[in-house]
Amino acid sequence: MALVLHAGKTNKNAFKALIAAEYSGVAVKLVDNFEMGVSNKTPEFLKMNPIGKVPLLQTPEGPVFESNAIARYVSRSKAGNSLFGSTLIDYGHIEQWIDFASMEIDANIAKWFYPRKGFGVYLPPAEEAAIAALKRALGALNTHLACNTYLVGHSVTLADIIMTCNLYLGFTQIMIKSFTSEYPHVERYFWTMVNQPNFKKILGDVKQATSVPPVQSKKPAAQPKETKPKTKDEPKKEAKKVAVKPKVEAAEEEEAPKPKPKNPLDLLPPSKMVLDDWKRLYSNTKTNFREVAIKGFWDMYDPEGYSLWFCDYKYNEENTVSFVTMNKVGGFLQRMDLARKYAFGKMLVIGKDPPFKVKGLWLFRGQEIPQFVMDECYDMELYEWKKVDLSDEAQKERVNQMIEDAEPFEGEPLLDAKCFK
Ligand SMILES: N[C@@H](CCC(=O)N[C@@H](CS)C(=O)NCC(=O)O)C(=O)O
Repeated sequence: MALVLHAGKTNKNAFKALIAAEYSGVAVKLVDNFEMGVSNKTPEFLKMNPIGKVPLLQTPEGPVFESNAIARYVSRSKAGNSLFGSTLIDYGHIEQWIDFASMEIDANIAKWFYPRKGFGVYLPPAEEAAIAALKRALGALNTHLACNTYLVGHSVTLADIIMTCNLYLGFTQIMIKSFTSEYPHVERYFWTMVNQPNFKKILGDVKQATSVPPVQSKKPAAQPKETKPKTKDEPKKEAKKVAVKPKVEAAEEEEAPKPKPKNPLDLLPPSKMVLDDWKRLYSNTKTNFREVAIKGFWDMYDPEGYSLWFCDYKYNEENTVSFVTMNKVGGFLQRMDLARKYAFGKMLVIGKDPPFKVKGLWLFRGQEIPQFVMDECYDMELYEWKKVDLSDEAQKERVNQMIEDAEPFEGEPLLDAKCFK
């Protein structure tokens, strides 16, 4: 019989148990018709969890509350589960990261996000302190992830599930790209995790917030009254509070009203190369690839209007799991969507055994890698970029081999080849 989880359908704390259930093969179902503030305040519910909060798990042996405890319970209900690691030290590290995810990441995201939404008093200095503490935690996490694919060991553990669900709130609600781009390893980790099938099944397609939510003036009804008595000049202070804009919000507001400038690449002198013609030729060539597509490419290529670039992933030693590596490249290509009018790319995942190497070839409009791509797509800085020297026949031949997925490539088989067109 399935364990019953009481929570709403979008509760990220409930996602922890639901994702753990997917990994463990444990049946957990969300209770039907849950209504926040109603279902969790009934006498029956309060008997199971006296604080009246969700999530709450009903088990044959009684209820369990607190989302981390519930996720642990679900994971442990299947013996031999790898979500807790296989050694005592792994277990210690998993618990360490669960606490870190809760106390350093989740708590600070919550202190930043909820007051803006009207849940709690909004005070700019408190917000600044929360953002500073969150940045410190993300910095530490980023350092750890610079040379680790997962938080502990070489596969997903409960620590990754809890960390990702906590980051999920931040990424989807308040941590916009310009904020997270300071932490490229955290970004890579987060997008890799949310694209794992067991995460995706619960989280669906995850989209990053594009703006920091504005401060809502509404005061929470259930907010306990300040103990301090009101003084005469308090209204003035309140007005001042709202007037002092935290840096992040101010930056957002400045950006919003500006008309969208034309992409500088559209202002370049016209090129004889029509990118769509090349993409069509590439897609339609099924046989004699060298003679038709590659020859056609060089016939069309305009070295003044376009440039070619090799890229080489900087952290190949992290590519220890084939599907994670392929997903990582897939995510990169999705994020390059913004450059579809101006780029063509080939990405190869190379090698028979891990660690796999990731290398690619990109064609960009203009003589440099477009600045907006560097700014918007965090994957770019995870690669070394080298402009192709067309006077070097060996480099030109490497371009050909990358376009046609030549195998073996540099002496090794290809695990995967993806095209951006
Ligand atoms: N530490 C708890 C937090 C639970 C919590 O704050 N739940 C919120 C929804 S995410 C709630 O039930 N709020 C209702 C209330 O405060 O009455 C956990 O991780 O389960």
